Amino acid sequence: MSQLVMHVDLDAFYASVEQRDHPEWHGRPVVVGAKPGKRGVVATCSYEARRYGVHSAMPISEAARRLPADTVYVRPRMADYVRVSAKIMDVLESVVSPVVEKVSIDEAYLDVSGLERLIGTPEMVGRKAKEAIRGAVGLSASVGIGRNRLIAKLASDYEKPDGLTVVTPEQTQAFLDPLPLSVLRGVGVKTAPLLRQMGLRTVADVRRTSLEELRSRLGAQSGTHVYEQARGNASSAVYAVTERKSISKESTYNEDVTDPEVLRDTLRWAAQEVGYLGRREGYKGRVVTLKIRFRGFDTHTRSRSLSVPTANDLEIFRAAWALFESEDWAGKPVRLIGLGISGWGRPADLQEDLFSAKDEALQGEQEILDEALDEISRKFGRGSVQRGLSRRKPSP
Ligand code: TTP
Repeated sequence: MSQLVMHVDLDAFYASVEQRDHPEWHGRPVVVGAKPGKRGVVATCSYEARRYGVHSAMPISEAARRLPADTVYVRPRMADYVRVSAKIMDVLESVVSPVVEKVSIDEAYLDVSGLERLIGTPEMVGRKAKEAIRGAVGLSASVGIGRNRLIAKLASDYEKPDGLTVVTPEQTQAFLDPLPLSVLRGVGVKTAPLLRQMGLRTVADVRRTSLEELRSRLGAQSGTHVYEQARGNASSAVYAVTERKSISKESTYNEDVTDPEVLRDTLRWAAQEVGYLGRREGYKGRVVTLKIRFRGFDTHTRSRSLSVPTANDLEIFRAAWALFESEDWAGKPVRLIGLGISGWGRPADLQEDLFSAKDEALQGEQEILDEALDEISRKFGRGSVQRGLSRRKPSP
């Protein structure tokens, strides 16, 4: 039986929830994120707004310059998005396949191997997933199916929004060949220019390059990885719940960012995503890691250890922000920022416990608060609760 992986990705997730809940906003540009006139970023925007070149992580000031007067700007309602996400994941698990790996609030991989007798062809499996999501929460998702994670993810991107793309093993090479080489995993800011210098543009170009040459130009590990992917070879393992080593989220800016408020906004969002996944899958991390890349791929990670493992949004955000503030980075142009948790239940003495002064009772409270928030969101949904973050509401 051949392996089959499905990737599900909701379309313009936060913005679609907003349009669903405000039918009068259908067909209009909707921006979820900071309010114009304030500092901060676009968390996401509806496809109507994307026509103006607006996208996630763009400073709101720039988005407002580009968008027409009838644009709707809303602050994120995280509690609602979390509730909707939980419903989506539950319905995928019960209706499509029990092996669901949630990779973010609106994205999951499913192992859909061997579902022919239960559901039918891969197209029927994909359609079933889309219909189940629409039936449960009234939203559209893009679905891709392929022989591994790489192909499934590229397939879900292929016809976004509301797409369904199945790439059979026989079609894999023809599907990959014309795509730009940047679609390959690990081909980022460092490797892509190297490959372009070699005159390569597409996956087909990479495929026609020998393993020896790729290894000598990119390094043995990276060269082999790229070589294999250009032939459609990648991991097809889908981890339902366990076996994560870390949970992380990062965002790359189209243009470098120096405004600390924008960086804070992105880290708040990343902490909400990581906290959400951690709580949902029963992980608490003792180590919080901040990742930052400056202009010119100068990448740094900084970690700190907490006295008690956590999956609390606020704790994660605060630890990461404290890491940022403890460095002399103010004013440096940032290309990418993100954070993660790891070290499940690892003893604190492995690393210096910088947070030992933190009151454990307070941590307990935070946890209860998080659980209550998740529970309330599940039960009551819209208009329920949002956690306040110091001076202002949290925003992704
Ligand atoms: P994505 O899946 O990256 O994007 P999307 O669902 O909005 O749109 P697409 O149709 O292109 O998949 O992100 C999921 C949600 O995460 C998104 O709705 C808002 C949030 N988000 C942020 O808050 N900040 C960010 O920088 C990014 C990338 C996403």
